[in-house]
Order: sequence, then C-alpha cells, then structure tokens
Amino acid sequence: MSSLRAALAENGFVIQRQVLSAEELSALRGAATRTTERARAGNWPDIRTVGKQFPPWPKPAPGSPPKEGIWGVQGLLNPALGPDADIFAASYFNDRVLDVAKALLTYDADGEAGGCTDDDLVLELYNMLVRPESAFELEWHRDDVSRTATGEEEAAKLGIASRGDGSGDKKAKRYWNTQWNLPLYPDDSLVVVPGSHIRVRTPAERAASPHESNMPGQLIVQLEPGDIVFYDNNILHRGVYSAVKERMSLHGSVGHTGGGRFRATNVLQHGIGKWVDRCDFSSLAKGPGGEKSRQRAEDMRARLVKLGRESGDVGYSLTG
Ligand SMILES: O=C(O)CCC(=O)C(=O)O
Repeated sequence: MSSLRAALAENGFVIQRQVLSAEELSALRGAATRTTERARAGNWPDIRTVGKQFPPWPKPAPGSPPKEGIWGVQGLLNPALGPDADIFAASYFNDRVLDVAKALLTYDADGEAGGCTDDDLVLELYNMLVRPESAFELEWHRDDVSRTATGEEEAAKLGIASRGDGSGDKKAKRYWNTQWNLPLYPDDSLVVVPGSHIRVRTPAERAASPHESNMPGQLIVQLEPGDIVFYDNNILHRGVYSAVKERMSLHGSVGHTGGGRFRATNVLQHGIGKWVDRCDFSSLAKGPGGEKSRQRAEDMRARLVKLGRESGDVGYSLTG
C-alpha cells in the first residue's frame, strides 16, 4: 500500500505540502478573487449562503448581493466564468493533484488489486470555500451520513457493516472518490476527528452539540497556501469560519468509475449536470500536459455525463 493510501486509511485524511508553484498560486488567487467578488455582488448564481450548510442554496436575484453573505462559490469549471474557468481547470486537472488522487483511489488490500489509472477517473466537483462576511460555523457532520442515522445505518454507509462492532478494517476500506481542500491563503478552518472515518460515532460524539467547539480527539487542520489536504468526506468534520481572515480554499473531488451510482447523489446534487456538457477544456492542451491532459479531462467529463444519464433524479444527501 502506498504511504499516501496508508495515511488516508489510518487517519481519514492526508496532507501534501507545497503542491503548487508560486506562479500557479498567484494565477489562482487572481481568478479566485475575481470570482468571489462576482459572487458577493450577486453576479454568480451558484453560491453557498451563510446560515445554510447543505445544498440546495438559494440563488440571488441577478445583480443583488445575497443578503445573508456567502461562504462558498460553486462551479469553478463552469465555462460561464470565462478565462477564470481555464485557470481553475489547470489546477483541477494538474498531474500533481490527480497523481495523488489516483494513488488514493488504488485499492490493494489482501492481494486484491484494484488499480486506478487515468481511464478510471470521473470528473466531480470543483468549488471554493471563502471567508463569510459574518462569522459562521458548520455543524459536525459526515457528508453522506445523516446525523440521525442509527449506528447500524451509519456503519452501512461507512462500509463497515460486516464487522458488527462499529469499527471497520482500515486497510480494507475501498475509496470510490477522494475530496480535497487546496487553500490559497493560510487556512485553519477545517476541523476533523482523525480515525472517525472508519467507526460509528461514540456516545460522546452522538451527544455532543452540533457546534461543539472541543470534540474529543479533534484536530484543526493547519494548511499553508499550496498545501492540499485530501480526506474521506465521511470523516467526522466541520468548518469554522472567521469573518476577518481571508479564506479561499479550492474544494475539489474526483471519482473512480467503479463507484458508479454510489457517488451520483453526492456529486449531482450540486447542479453540475446543468452545465458540464458546455465545459471547454481546450486551454489544457496549451498547458504542461498538452493534448493528453485535454483528452483526459474530456474523458473524465464523459464518464460524469454517463453517470448522470444513468442515475436519474438523485435528490440530496443531507438537509439543513
Ligand atoms: O470548510 C471546510 O473546509 C469544510 C467544508 C465542509 O465540511 C463541507 O463542505 O461539507
């Protein structure tokens, strides 16, 4: 098992330091600043509004700033963003990002090999988490398990039902997607409970307040610009946001084609199906990966479109 995969299996997250160059970060800060200003002004429909944790978020009337303020901007690959979508695409499809994703999506427990090559990758989400204009905190959650789930339901969703004692075999957990945060400014907004990706909640975690500020074993993830944390989105986690500290954290996910419908709700609930067929990845052909990178992106998009076609109405993972 690769060391990356072993770290993810053990803790539910793994940090890669300084993945992007200063030049890449500078281009991304420009695109991220323009896009955030556009969203704050009410000129971008896909936003995360303060006070609401899960999709769907309300859309602002065009040109009127969302009155609650925003904590996220959705759809960074949407071609309606113009040239900034190309800058975001160069980071999403960056080999240094996707190579880590492929390592994390490779399954090799007990001699049962399940590789992950470019041909297995599925385009998923690329959003951005930004500084809200008033302090805002997310509740403790797992992205795909409801707070009200029973222990049995939670174990089944976490893929650990077979052991029956509420914990699973870390090395045997197979991943069909990986999610990451790539901050453009120093970032300490994400809080996780290491190891909680592979066990049901403890009685203390179940009884804790949704905004508990000191969950037993919690870890504040400290990142510098250009670092990336890859994490199991079913790790117990939350976000705590300051209104006075800049935040622009690229928030991506990529899937493995073997996951099929397993990922459909998680991805398609964000509305990407409405515009993904209009994406234009031709700028990637001019970048370091050349035509091969453009073709990989097109193929990843085609796998998502196929998933959407096969999945029908997917609904939402969580409410609130
Ligand atoms: O702000 C973060 O880093 C965490 C975001 C999060 O938990 C979510 O989008 O569900």
